[in-house]
Amino acid sequence: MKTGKPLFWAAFLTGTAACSCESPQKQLNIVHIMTDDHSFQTISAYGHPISRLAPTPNIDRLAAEGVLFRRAFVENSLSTPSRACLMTGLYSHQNGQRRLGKGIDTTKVFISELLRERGYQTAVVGKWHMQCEPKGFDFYKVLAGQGDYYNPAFKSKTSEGKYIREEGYATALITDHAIEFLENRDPDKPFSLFVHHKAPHRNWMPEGKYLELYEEVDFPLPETFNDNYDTRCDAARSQEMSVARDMTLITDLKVAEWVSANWEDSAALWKEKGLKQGQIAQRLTREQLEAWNWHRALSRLTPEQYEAWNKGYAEKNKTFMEQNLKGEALAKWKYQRYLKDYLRCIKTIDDEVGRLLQYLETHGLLENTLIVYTSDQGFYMGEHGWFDKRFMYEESFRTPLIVRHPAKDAFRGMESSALVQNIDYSVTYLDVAGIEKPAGWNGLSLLPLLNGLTPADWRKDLYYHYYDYPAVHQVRRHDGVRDDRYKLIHFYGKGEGKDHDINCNELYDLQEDPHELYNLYGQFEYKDVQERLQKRLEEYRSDLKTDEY
Ligand code: SGN
Ligand code: CA
Repeated sequence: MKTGKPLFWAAFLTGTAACSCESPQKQLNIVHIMTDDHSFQTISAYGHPISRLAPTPNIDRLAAEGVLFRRAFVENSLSTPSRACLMTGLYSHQNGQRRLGKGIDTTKVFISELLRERGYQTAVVGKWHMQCEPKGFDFYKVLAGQGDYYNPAFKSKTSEGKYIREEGYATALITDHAIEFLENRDPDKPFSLFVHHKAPHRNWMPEGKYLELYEEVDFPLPETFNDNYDTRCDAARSQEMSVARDMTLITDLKVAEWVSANWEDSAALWKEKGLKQGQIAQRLTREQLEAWNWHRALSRLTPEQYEAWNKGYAEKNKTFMEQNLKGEALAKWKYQRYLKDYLRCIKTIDDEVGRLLQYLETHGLLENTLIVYTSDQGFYMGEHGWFDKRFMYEESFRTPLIVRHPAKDAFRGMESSALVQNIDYSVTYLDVAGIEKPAGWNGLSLLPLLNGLTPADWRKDLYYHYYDYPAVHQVRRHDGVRDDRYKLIHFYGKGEGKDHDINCNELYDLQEDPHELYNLYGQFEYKDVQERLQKRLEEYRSDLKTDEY
């Protein structure tokens, strides 16, 4: 890790300095690239063993020319809340978006509105995923809900509320739309561009040209793949996000020998399985429902795409079926297929990040644009036996964050271990634009950190709160606090179905136990740490006026 540079450079790098210029066109542009469910474990700049086998050279270039944050976190590890936090600078309970679905309080001011008022041209392309119109944007091309990997439909300012299907692969189309905005902008005004990819969200459908990539690679199983959750609260046991148990063979892992892209063929195949076209979802068995969903995904493909798809999977699936794997062997096979498909999606992301960077470079924009690469949250790559996110354990609480500031060469390739959170993004962008932080925003500007130095009064801990229960994956509600070494989590709330009511705490020493396997809550030696974190948690709840925990 390179060391930080003298303090006076901090002033050079702050937004105030960047905006002290008279004419607004000298203000830095902002490009916020945000993928969906991209784990830090799968970006080679972070150095994780998985990523070494599947490198991401273009994202790494950003790290080599910018600052890589090792302790970047979200305040609620879920898409819609994370996006609402980005737009409003507020925690979930303050902006109303606690869970997936409805929630966002549209009376709150959005960062896009503030930037536009300041003279920025504003755009968002890709996944929006909030139940409101994109607010404060001059240009948008957004997907419906989660969007589709193949031939997705986009809504724009001029499409009169309609989603219009486009042919191609989502990651490339989203980049095309980002470039379309850049091409048509007024070059005399600064811009802020939010590029929100759908990939690598479940069900991890790679682009046709990468269906063979990594086929021969054997990805290492995480140490905690067979975690038995001893010492933990029931939440770790009752989740439904296990690779072995909950990852489905058909939609997740693309073994669907009796699903076809063609209606007639599918109908004939389903007849054998007792599935009628048009049956309502609730009346289908889980397998039938999956087949139905998978058919819908495949039926979006053009004949050429479908041919490439079958070429990619048919033989491999045949071999898999013949093996008739069970138990541990099946779990390991699932893990390998999951990792391969996920990393193939990342490969296209990395290519498309490269294409966007190339565009910025060719058009002389690299040196007056702040570029941020992040994800809406982290993701489990088999750690604790899981996929998905939601928990306050590190892999999903953390998110990748790389920031390229167009500074001098001396500031490049550095790392920061300051505690940063997604409430900080909008504050940073305001700082870049020279706009004062609105009252009630708790985030901090990241600009001072971009010279590798952490201000003495930087935050010492972070607050987290997850609410989406009951819901898919059945992760129990919890809140908690993390400092640079310890983490306290409180699971709470009424249980539904098989789940009991829960009111349970966990305490981890991340230095001694980075995989969070040993819950220390209640242990005498940790009494002081526990009391200190409990006090901080209560202060957060009271200062932030959280209404449930
Ligand atoms: C879908 C996924 C879930 C995922 C949520 C939220 N199921 O429901 O696995 O947790 O989205 O993801 S799927 O079968 O439809 O893919 S988020 O990124 O939008 O928060
Ligand atoms: Ca997500």
